[in-house]
Amino acid sequence: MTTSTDIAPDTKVYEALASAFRAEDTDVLFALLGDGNMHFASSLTTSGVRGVYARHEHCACAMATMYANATGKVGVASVTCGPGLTQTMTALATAVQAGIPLVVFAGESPIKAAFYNQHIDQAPLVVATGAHYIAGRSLERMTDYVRDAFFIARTERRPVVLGVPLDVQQLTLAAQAPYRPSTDFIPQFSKDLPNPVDVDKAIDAIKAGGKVVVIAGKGVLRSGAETECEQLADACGGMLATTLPVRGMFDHHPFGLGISGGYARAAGRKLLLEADVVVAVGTSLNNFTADSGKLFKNTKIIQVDTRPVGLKHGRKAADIYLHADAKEGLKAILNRLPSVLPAKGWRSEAVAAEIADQAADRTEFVSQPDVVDPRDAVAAIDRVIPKDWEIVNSSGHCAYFAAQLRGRRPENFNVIREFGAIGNGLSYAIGVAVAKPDKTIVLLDGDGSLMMHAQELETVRRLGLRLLICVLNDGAYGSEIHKMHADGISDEGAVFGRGDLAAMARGFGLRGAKITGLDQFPMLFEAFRDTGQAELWDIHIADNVTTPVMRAHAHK
Ligand SMILES: Cc1ncc(C[n+]2csc(CCOP(=O)(O)OP(=O)(O)O)c2C)c(N)n1
Ligand SMILES: [Mg+2]
Repeated sequence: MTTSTDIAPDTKVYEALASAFRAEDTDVLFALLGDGNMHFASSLTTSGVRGVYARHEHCACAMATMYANATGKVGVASVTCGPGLTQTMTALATAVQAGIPLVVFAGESPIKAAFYNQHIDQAPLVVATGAHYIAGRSLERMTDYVRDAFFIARTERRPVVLGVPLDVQQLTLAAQAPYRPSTDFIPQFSKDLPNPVDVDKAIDAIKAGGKVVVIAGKGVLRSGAETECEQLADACGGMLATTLPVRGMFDHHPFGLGISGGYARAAGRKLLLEADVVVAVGTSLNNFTADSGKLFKNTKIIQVDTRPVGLKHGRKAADIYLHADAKEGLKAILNRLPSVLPAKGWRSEAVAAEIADQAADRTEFVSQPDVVDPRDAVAAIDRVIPKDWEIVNSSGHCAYFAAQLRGRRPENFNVIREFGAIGNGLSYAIGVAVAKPDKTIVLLDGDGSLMMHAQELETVRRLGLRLLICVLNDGAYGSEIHKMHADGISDEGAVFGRGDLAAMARGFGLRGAKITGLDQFPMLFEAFRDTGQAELWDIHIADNVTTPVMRAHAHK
């Protein structure tokens, strides 16, 4: 369907730009204002787009990033030129690594000024992050720049920054052709069907191998192929696993192993290491899922994906490629899979019992006073928080513990951690809350990560969000101290003490509680549910409980 929007003659450039953004289906603008973007932002929000104002430009972009991830739309943010833009570098690189479509309107210093204190050459900075930069200088092409920005964001799934000099924004446009949004130009394809020759190769490999694991990624969710994944695993007597972003997809299945990769549960990891054949569906099978090559060393890998790339993160992704939509690829395999396979797989009651063990890692550590084991803290959170609430997971050492929540659908688990930056938890939680206004959000974050952008607690209060912030507080940069200890160097610079984060939250107008024992969770949960106001739980966790990923580092 072709849609077009009229832009009246004698419109100011900033108004025409805002009008084009609206025509691109922008419904929320995440912004921090300055000379370079205030007219644009004001024009956009007075015409009905919701403005969400952050306290740091990085956070505005990070909110838009998670908003895009949670809605499937293009995230839209705006920052001023110069210092506004330089603040966004980490957010842009993060969105690039995670393949998130984002359009950032940045403004640029005035083109006619002989001197402007905030001038900086913006394009090289943006391009260095892997994002695309559009310098909007021609009046004739002004709204085309918006279309191009959204087109690139949508088709290449990456951030695009549009910079328009602030004096140019004040010029008046002559009559314009009606605006046609980027979606009018994006070709619509039918689903990719697999080539039968490749299907035969996949079937031969499945027939020859004994122990099969079907690993599902985001493509399975997009194409609705969960049932087919289970059917294939059932037919082979095999196991099911997922990538981190769709964790929880097979938690109901007796042979669902959980996450494949560094975040695997102990029982899952043991079985993943035994696999003869992996059918990786709707996933690029990247470095995280293969645990940096520690998994699947001698495993035959069949990849079913719409964009198989072959070499992923420096490693051969698979041996056999089915270039296909996840559901179509699996249906083709299932249709031609012999009903009786020569090998029966490796399902048994004993294996099912091992998988059902609720503990991801049973390693013992010396107990410490007045703190809780982070594994027990996450289990306690899992018991009290309803399964359909939105979970937001952050980065840092504690992210492993938070990923071990069970029985929660991947649609309710919000995680972006490809770039590994800390400091995004609050912004991501706000992005989800804006995307899903009827839901209650639970953020699990580290103390170091929270402190990096604690100013956004003010945004949480101002927006009146239903947000529970669970801080796994070890009083340190846990990721760093454990590695520093393992490497035999001083941990100076990575230990801060636990502080009083509950009081800090109260200072921002939120509710706050300190947790030092597991018995506190049920009562605190009831109070949170009943008040519905944003609250921070400062959970004092033991600082000596390490994750399997961290212990693997120690053995390097
Ligand atoms: C922006 C950024 N700066 C520094 C780092 C290095 N780093 C990785 S994890 C981490 C510590 C995070 O501390 P916290 O949020 O308390 O989580 P913990 O590791 O203690 O569980 C740091 C500093 C990073 N990943 N990203
Ligand atoms: Mg910490």
